Amino acid sequence: MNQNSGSSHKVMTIERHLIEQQRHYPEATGEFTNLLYDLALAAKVITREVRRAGLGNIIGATGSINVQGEEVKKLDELANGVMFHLNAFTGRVAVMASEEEEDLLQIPDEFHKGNYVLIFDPLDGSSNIDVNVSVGTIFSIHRKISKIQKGSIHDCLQPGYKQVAAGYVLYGSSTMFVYTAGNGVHGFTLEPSIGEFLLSHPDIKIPSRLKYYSTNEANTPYWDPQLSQYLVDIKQYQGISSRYIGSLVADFHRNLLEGGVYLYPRDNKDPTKTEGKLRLLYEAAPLALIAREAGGYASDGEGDILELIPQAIHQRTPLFIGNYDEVKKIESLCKATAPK
Ligand code: AHM
Ligand code: MG
Repeated sequence: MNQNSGSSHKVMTIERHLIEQQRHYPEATGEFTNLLYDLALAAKVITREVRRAGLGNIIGATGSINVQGEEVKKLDELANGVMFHLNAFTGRVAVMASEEEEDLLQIPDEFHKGNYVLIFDPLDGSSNIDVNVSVGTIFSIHRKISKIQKGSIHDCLQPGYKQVAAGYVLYGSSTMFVYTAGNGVHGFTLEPSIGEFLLSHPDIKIPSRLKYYSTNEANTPYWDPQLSQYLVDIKQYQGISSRYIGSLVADFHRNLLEGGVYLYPRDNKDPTKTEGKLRLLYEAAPLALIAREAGGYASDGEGDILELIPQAIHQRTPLFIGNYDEVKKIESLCKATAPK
């Protein structure tokens, strides 16, 4: 057989990519590689559910009961279940935390406990689900540091710079899986006819040009005045445009590929969210690692998101993320006007 026949020898599936990455670490057991592969599988299962969203109440369903007589679950609950169940039995994870769950997610007694900690937002951008606009899954992986076999809260409250991998899945016009394990940022697009993620965006670097700013402008009256002024000023930048979807994964992804900055500062609109809206562990820290690996930066207005030491699993934070120089500029602005 001509070993170069056809074009399939050039195709980099996510499995092949992960195996090739693992070769750089001769001591690796495959546990970590397989965890990433498990996440790719979860992404495919969630894709299937997302693509069927909105049909649950049409195809033979009455109320919230579907055609199989099962209760129609909300998509974010479904995604949460997929992430948990596909990772609970593998023996690779010691403990999990989800944006959807108040407490830590323990691995059931019957399953082996692994060396990794999995933290995720199963379906981010939930306000967009019912209107058929892009949503995403975000994940963060730490190595377990406690001596406790089943892990503990301390394993989850590690600063972002300690993540061994982070990534997201974007359920857009295609599904994309984007991740970093500290060796660049790599993006894969799901080929639906073969059900495989194929490498489509190797070694992503955020462009230095600032093409977009993304923020919820309706909140600006509730921002600190210097940031509201910044938003007036940014409109004068040459070639700048505004894009805001309201799904962090989608907004971040666009700016990562095209060049831009995303802002979700603290505001005084909602007294329960004076620390910002986004969650440090599930949203800000994983995307901050990707931003850093792609040559960008993420700040809470005072410093690097990756340096923050989490105090609680559902902690919120202001977030400025994207183009390195621009985020640094916003950070300087915040610092210069912060009350002493
Ligand atoms: P969620 O986790 O409840 O979906 O909220 C997070 C989302 C982000 O995806 C998005 O960037 C932000 O909230 C949008 O918030 P807003 O509607 O206030 O602009
Ligand atoms: Mg979220």
